[in-house]
Amino acid sequence: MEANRIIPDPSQVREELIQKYPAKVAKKRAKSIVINDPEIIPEVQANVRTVPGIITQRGCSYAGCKGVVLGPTRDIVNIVHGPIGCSFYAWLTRRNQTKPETLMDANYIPYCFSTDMQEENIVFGGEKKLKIAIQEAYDLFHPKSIAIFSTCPVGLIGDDVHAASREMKEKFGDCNVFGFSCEGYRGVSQSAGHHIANNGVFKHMVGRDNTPSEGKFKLNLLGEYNIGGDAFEIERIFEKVGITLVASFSGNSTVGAIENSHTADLNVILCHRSINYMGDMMETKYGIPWMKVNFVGAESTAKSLRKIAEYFGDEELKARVEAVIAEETPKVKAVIEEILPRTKGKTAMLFVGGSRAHHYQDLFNELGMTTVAAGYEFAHRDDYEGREVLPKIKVDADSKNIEELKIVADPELYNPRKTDAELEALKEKGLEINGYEGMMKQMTKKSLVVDDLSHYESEKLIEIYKPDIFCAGIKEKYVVQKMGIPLKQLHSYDYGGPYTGFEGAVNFYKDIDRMVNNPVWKLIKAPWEKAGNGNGAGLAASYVTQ
Ligand code: CFM
Repeated sequence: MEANRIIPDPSQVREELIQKYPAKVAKKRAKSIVINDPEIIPEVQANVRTVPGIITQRGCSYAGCKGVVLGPTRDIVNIVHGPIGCSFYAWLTRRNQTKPETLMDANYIPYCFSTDMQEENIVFGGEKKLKIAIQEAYDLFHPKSIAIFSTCPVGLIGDDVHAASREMKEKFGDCNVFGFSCEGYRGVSQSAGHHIANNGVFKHMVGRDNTPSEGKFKLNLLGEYNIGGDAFEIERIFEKVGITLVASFSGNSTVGAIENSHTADLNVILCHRSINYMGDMMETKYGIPWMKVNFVGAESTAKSLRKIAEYFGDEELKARVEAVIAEETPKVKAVIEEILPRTKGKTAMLFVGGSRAHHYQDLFNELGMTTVAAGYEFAHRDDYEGREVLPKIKVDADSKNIEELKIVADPELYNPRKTDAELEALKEKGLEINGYEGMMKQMTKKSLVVDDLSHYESEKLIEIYKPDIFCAGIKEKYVVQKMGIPLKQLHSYDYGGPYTGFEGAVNFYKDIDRMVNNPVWKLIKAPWEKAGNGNGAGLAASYVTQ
């Protein structure tokens, strides 16, 4: 901590955050704002409906399904069935990059496909228009797969995207067409869309190609979406180490790789929230264990590589991992040693979707910075408190709306990659298989954890803590910066990245150094802080509850 910095009393902050809310809202929000204790993790209310009008950071189910999970696979034609805005605003905004192997390989990511629903379709139904759109996409591109995404009006009028998809799939014979009931209103956030997407990808894609994959150490990378080129850096490291990446779900991936993914021997999960369902389902059906890893942060990357080598239990691989870590570390060390004196003791706040608010704390730790408050937009209690809490989570009506697939072991393809005894031995070595500790165990005592942060709460937190940097997204960016605090977009990386692996860590250190040590933030005065506005003392922000 900087010598002159006094960290506010978190229980007082908590009181202040909810003080101005109407009683019912205050009662509800209080359960989502907790003071952390890594020893005795407190319960956080999460994955519940947002209070209407509170200005949430959250997105919708369609965003989680189409944008997040399916979007990054380059050779699926993703048709959005709905009004044009749903497709347009999801068009290339997530910065999920892709690199086709040759110029001739299919890449539909730059395209924006929509049925462009009109009032007439709402009144008379849109299935006919959808089928025409599928036919048009097929005639133009002859893709391996076409996926259909339902937006809110589709669910309201009852168009059957699944029946339309089946009909077109049969008609074409050589194109896998499947639909998703991922209407924006399904579930309480984009988290519902992740689950729906996992189900669909598992049902319609995984396991279609049984060709044995080649390589000695074969794994799938789950929950890495190649934002700003993150997956490229992980791929670079895997290649150096001698690990074969069968499929990535779904950054820089292809239909073929996902269809063949069940031939891998391990699933490593980066973003637990968006894809843990896939890990569990692949384990049950094919016998592939999963392991939580983190490639955000140089130390986390080294740790994750060691975990993977330990899982495969091969001495040569272990040696190779150590050699790569030894080779990559000096570059990282040189940069951090130069930057650390300038960043050490500074504070950060992270409010991002469902996993980055956790993972990026590792990078801030490496910079000597403390995370004083953090939270997810839409994660569940297990992402905060660890998976041990799963049996205790109440399944409410909103969660029940989302289908839980009944998965059983495949009669022919089930092949447990490790015996129970082997798994037990790995556990004894400290390797957590099919587990995730969550965010809170890693955060300092008395830091603040806030789920589904509202706009008002974010302003209050900034006023009280005056953090050196606030991490969130584009919706928050300019409001926060007008308050004189730099905002790092951890969704899109502000056009930067990659931030994974060793090279990514270096990029991050440099970007954060530039932001937190830039004198410009101290010179900013928002218009309402300037004298001469309104009553001369400047405009005061007011809220309906005042
Ligand atoms: Fe997982 Fe993601 Fe995230 Fe996420 Fe997202 Fe994202 Fe995110 Mo934006 S899958 S939960 S739904 S790591 S798009 S790449 S940055 S909110 S923290």
